[in-house]
Amino acid sequence: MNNKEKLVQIFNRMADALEFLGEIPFKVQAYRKAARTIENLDKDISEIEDLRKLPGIGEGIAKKIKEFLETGKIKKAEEIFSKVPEGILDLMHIPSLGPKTLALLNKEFGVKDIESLKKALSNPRLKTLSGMGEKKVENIKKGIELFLSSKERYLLGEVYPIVKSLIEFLKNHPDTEFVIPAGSFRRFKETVGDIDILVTTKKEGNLTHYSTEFPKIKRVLVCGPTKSSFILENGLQVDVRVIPSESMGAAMQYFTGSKQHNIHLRRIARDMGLKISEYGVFKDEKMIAGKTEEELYGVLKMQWIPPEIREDEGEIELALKGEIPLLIDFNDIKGDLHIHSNYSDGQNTILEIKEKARERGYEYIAICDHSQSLKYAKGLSIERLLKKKEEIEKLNQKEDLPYIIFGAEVDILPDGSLDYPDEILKQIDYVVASVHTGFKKDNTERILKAFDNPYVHALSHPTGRLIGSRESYTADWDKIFKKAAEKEIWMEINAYYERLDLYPSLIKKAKKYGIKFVIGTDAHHYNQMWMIELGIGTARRGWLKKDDVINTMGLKELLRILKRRV
Ligand code: DGT
Ligand code: CA
Ligand code: CA
Ligand code: ZN
Repeated sequence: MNNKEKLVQIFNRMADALEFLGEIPFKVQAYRKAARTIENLDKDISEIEDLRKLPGIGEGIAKKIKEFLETGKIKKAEEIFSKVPEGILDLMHIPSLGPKTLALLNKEFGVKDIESLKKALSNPRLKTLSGMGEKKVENIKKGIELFLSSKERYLLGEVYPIVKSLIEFLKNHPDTEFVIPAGSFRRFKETVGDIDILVTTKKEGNLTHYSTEFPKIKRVLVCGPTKSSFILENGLQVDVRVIPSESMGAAMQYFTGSKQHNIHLRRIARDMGLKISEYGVFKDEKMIAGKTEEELYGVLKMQWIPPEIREDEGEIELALKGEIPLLIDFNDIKGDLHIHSNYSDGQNTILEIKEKARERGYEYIAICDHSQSLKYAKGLSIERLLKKKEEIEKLNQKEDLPYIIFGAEVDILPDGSLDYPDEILKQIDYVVASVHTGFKKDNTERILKAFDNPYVHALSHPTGRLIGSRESYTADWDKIFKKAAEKEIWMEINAYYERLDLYPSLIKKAKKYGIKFVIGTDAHHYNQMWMIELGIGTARRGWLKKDDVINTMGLKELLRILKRRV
């Protein structure tokens, strides 16, 4: 971890600990705010001359940052941590279990780790405590399950930048010929258990050793001539394997999986009298393929299959018939259709976002801020919304790219109505509607009702799930997709790393109804715009083609279709 990441962690932990200790909310919030500010800095913290100029950083916190940069620790933090039982800080990551509840459980039952927490939850005296109703306890139990299961896996978006930088690191060695990640990472699964990296080299010897010099390693497990294994600072395990060139295709195929896909492939090979291993395809003892994946699939009389759809869900049957769809590609996207600016809870000005979007080569971006009732996310009053409209119009007068689409992420209120009146919605170029409350209810009727509004273009993060911390809400997706298709409402594939929503199985279902999709990052900072790749990977997992996705269109066509809807 670098200084910035360490500081973010320390301040967040200080806030948790203070809340646990019963400190006044104002002090708790101060540390959380500081953590958020630091997290979003795009330069090194030590390069900043006057820390106090940053939002949420006052005299006291600036001093602590300096202390940390000079000594590597913060005295005050250690003092606070020493007052909290060990293990409690870890329990604070459990969804539905905040520091206050933990303080109560600690006081009443001596809760200090998972074991004592589980015991306390089945104590009959629990019900007599204020705020510990049946629902709450049920939620904490679910939270524990999610916490335990997500501990073993990592969010794809959380490890994506680290793995990319590891790959760059490996490419920098003069002996490296070719590097590729395999496993669930290459398949763009929303969570990954470990990372499998394959390498071919120009000459034998040094690469595995070099791989263990990657700066973000906590512990090296194995370092042999053809394989290294290590644990990164965040706990993620990485295996690097050096593969002989003539076997690289077979190794890529084997280590990419999925396991189910591989098993099916082997069965087909066996029926043809062939044997596949991670080294190649063999007829009797003779190797007949293995240098490339195309060659391997070829001798099995099928098309090459994109990694994202190797799940044994019908792709092998299609490949045998030569009917694998041409999936949407990573450079097909012409713009990001869901970005928050600092009008609501984003961190950047529209102009800053525009400049970053230009660097990405986008033709357009849609700035979609929250609507008025979403107070905690600084939802825009009508007045602010119209001011934003004016600013965007001014920016667009320059007639350079990217064009800025005046968008809004408008809440679907509990009764299914929208959070701005129609005469306002009418003026917004792109309206993406979303549910931000009532996750425990069945949301079918509410969403169907929202689809009756003629100004809605798309449904954002349709299921509301947060990977590893919040389940999708209940809804009848057949009913929703049927009506969305009728009303020509698009489904968003929200590329924000915790969402990736719609997810592949529902993408496939929606597509059967003839629905179109949009991909948006829901970025709240311009350094999150790379997540569009996660969205495209997810779309590929859902078997989508370029034509299925609205924001593969050029600007003119997009503007025409946005207008046509009203
Ligand atoms: P993960 O790491 O849990 O997110 O998922 P994967 O898919 O990366 O699985 P991993 O790392 O255990 O193994 C990498 C690949 O190796 C896997 O996708 C397919 C292949 N593989 C692993 N075990 C088996 C097996 O028992 N049979 C076959 N045919 N292939 C396997
Ligand atoms: Ca893996
Ligand atoms: Ca593995
Ligand atoms: Zn949202």
